[in-house]
Amino acid sequence: MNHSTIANTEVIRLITIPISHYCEKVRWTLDLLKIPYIEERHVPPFHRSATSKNGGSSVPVLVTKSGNFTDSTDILHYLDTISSSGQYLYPTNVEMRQEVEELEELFDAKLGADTRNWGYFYRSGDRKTMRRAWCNSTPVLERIGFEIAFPLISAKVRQVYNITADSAASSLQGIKEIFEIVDRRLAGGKTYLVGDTISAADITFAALAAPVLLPSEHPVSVAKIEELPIEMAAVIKELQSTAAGVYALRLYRDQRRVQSSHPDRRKSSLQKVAET
Ligand SMILES: N[C@@H](CCC(=O)N[C@@H](CS)C(=O)NCC(=O)O)C(=O)O
Repeated sequence: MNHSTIANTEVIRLITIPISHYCEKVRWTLDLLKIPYIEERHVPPFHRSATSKNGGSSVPVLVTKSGNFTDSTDILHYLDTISSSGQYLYPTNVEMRQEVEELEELFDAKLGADTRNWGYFYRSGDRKTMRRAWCNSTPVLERIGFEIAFPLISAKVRQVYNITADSAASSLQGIKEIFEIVDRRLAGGKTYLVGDTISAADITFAALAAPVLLPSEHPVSVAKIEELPIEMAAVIKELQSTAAGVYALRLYRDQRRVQSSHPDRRKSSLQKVAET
């Protein structure tokens, strides 16, 4: 690599909360398309300082030379345009592309909210679990903030997302409905939701379903199924055995490569925040 190449190499920054499944959707896409990036992890609510400096509020935020992107779907569309890996997430065929976009929108709007709310109902009050979910490789001051303010942060999360027994039951109902839609689409032994290759619809489903499937390849590991409340573990086992669950776990096993093109750069970034 000569100096002009180095000067022209763009380092994309991805601002995340480690466990956020919308962040995992983007992280997976970056890894799959082999696009180099640095992930900057934050503990909620301290992420707001990083996201607001870059024009956003929630995570993920992607910071690039071409501008900042503050929604996971906008980010995937942008990444598709800069992919040089020969792999693309949106088909060129107009009808297939529309199908992918409609499924992605459905999963973003319903599945993502439901899996998060259902998971938080059981786990958001558990300090050890939430430390693993929110604090992994984040700046030390934010981790100290977590230890001091955990009861407040946890209560705020339950308030913001309206986490109650009733809302958790209704979220579980919503999750099952989306799984049934995916089951039906996969009928006849289809490998992917649309066409013959992995698309944004597949990645979005698998990443947003991860909190209720616990794929072992997920880069942020929070709990083993044996450590979960019995009621929660039973639902996860049931969902893992559906056609949609089997398919998402297969996608994780076969397609969730962790990016290796710039391991040193990525590692040094995470080490830097961990050592701050
Ligand atoms: N539609 C957004 C949803 C992102 C989202 O809901 N992010 C959550 C984490 S899973 C978040 O940042 N919550 C904290 C906040 O809004 O400040 C996307 O697809 O990017």
